[in-house]
Amino acid sequence: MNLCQLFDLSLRGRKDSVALDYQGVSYTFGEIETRSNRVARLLLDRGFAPGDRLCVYLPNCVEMIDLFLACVKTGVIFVPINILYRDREISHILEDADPRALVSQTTVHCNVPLWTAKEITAAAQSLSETRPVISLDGDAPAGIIYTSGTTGTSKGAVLTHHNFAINATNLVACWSITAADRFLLALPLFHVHGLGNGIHCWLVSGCRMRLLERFDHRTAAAEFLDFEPTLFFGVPTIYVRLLNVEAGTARKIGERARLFVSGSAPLPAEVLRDFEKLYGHTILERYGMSETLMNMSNPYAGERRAGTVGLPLPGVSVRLLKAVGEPAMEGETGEIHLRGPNIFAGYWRRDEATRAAFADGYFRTGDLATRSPDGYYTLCGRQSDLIISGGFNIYPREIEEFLQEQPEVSEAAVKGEPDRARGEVPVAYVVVNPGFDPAVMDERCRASLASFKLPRRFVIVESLPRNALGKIQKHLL
Ligand code: MLC
Repeated sequence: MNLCQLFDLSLRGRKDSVALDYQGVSYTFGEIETRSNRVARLLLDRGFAPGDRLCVYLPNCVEMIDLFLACVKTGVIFVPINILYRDREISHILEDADPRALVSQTTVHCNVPLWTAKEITAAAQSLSETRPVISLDGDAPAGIIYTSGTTGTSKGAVLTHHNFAINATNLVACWSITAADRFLLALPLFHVHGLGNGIHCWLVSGCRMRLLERFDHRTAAAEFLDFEPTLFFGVPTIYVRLLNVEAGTARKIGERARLFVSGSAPLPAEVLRDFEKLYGHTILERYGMSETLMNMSNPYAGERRAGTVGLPLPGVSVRLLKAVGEPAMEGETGEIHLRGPNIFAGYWRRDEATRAAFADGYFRTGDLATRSPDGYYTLCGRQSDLIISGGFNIYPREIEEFLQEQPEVSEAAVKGEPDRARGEVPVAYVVVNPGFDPAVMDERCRASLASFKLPRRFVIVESLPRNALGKIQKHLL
């Protein structure tokens, strides 16, 4: 089955039910079906064929869902771009993904045909609302999700229809999601959390979803009270923000809710406990990656153990390997290697990086963990110096390369620093040349890097600590 055939449970099977609320307008599954059929026809009319890429640089909106489904229905590969990215970051993705077109509501300097969401919807209006017939199997790529790479520029993780399908059917089953749920989605649709978990679980379960353009802590409580969701997915930063909601309001929100899920970054045990007190719910923590979608989850019905990411999801094989390549024993730390139908097909046009990412058919996550006697996994660090801020991944190398391109910087090392709300924030240690001005540097970073990558501060140092091989020893900074 391809994704479209799976989504037919809702698109066709529940066509008269309300599917979506967005900015005060409601849509039935039947309307979602016909809107996306028209856009699918438009893609075909404009020369798209299965395997072509469509880049989408949009905030959460109904048109983004139309475009995603139109891609699913035509075999076009959906390539969402983080809306916080700036020209430099966008150019890299456009060059790498080589799309036939880019859909954006703002001007982007590029040599790819640029369409606006409004124009697409208007042009699609006159086209047939019946679904185009194409033959597509589950191994076909459905999306490319760019993930920050250790090389400084991001790589595209190719996710197939099968990858997304198994992810959604696993989550719908393991988290008991049904058509009776009311699902509030405030996560960005350009990442696998919002797209692969959010949109896909909605379309497979046939529940009613209220989509927000983004999470805003000032209006979040009002959205909860108004929509009365039973189901909510968030990153830890969102749960930290929700701890500021007044106790009576939080209790009310908790009474209507069935399940709160957290992922994309480690959830501090303290946040889990404070949330429990305030909302009366134990947040269910799970573990995933762009390359693997969801791979472990605390049980819905069993013990949700604080500080752990739970058990491997159905179909996911795990091995825990020590640095020497031997299996880690109980209580020992090892790197998580994964195999299963959820694991991506490889990095887009990067055979070497793909080969390096696998060992004996297992994907090497780079995450370190221990396993308890009853099978619960606890993450305990990473092999790389990845920083996760507000649920967004940051590879220090990318910021370091940008800083080193500046004439006033001779060397730079970027490191994560703990932050109560965001988990971590990047800080830059720089060896400077004459003329260095932190305010000017900050401005230049703002112009070229997504806001979550901006160094929180610049620390000027005489030199960077290096080991005998010349490698920077960040732990000494
Ligand atoms: C944040 N900002 C956004 C935005 N999210 N701007 C537009 N659209 C969005 N969706 C910008 C703000 O404008 C601001 O920029 C800065 O980020 C901080 O915003 P804030 O209002 O202070 O936000 P805060 O309360 O801190 O909350 C931030 C957040 C955001 C939690 C809402 O970080 C977020 O949406 N995180 C989700 C990330 C995510 O989905 N990750 C999944 C990756 S998939 P400025 O310029 O004013 O500073 C993955 C795999 C897996 O990892 O397992 O899931």
